[in-house]
Amino acid sequence: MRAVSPVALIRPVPDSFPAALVREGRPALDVDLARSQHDRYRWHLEDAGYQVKQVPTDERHPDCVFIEDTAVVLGSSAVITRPGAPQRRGEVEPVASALAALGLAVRRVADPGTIDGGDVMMIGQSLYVGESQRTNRAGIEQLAAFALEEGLTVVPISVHDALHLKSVVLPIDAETVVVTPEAVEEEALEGLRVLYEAEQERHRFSALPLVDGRVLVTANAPETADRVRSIGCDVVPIDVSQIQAADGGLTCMSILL
Ligand code: CIR
Repeated sequence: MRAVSPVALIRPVPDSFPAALVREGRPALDVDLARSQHDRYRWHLEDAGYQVKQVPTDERHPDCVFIEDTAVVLGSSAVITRPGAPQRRGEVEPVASALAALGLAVRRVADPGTIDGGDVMMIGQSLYVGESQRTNRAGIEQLAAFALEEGLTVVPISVHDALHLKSVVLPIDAETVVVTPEAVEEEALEGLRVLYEAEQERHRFSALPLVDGRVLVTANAPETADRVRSIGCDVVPIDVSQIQAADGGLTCMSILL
């Protein structure tokens, strides 16, 4: 049996967070600020109506706050990923236990497959999966087989200029995405309404649609947020500068059931 939804799984920021993986350079990450931003994120989840459950943090894994990468929930099952960065593979077990305790059937991506949850975007019955630095073809094929069992179809999409698909393609509602221009194979998004991230805000916009209909958006991309507002969305800005400095966005800090 499944827990009463909606549930949001999160994982606190560890003291080791300044050692998080980053694509370029080594930003000076402020753990206290990251924690207060994460607390605010949690507050927004609760305010929207989620029952927030916490998986304990793990000092051995500086990136464990990015819990989205460790599992993909597909209806009544959860696919535990095999993260593309070997240093992150030890993050998955506590998340698998938490999802099993919520009543989900647990499936696993196996070697040689790799998947990061940040590469998986569900819209309706379609599961768009980014082929990226972290997610490979073998991983996508394994996920596609699990998805089929749940009546979902996988649409692979190449990611060129980003860590993950959802770094640059953000679902807003059942038919709309915000896309960073020239970052992914946009043809794969045919049939969806595409809004573009404003040029001067490239790689700053992130969004998380909440169960109450509002959409959490990053505070440092106001022009793009206005574009989302212009289609009638109630957007709620949040400052997550420290999460963004570690290559994260708004989807990455939770698994929503
Ligand atoms: C990493 O490189 O894996 C982390 N520093 C950032 C992961 C962000 N995950 C996500 O957006 N789903």
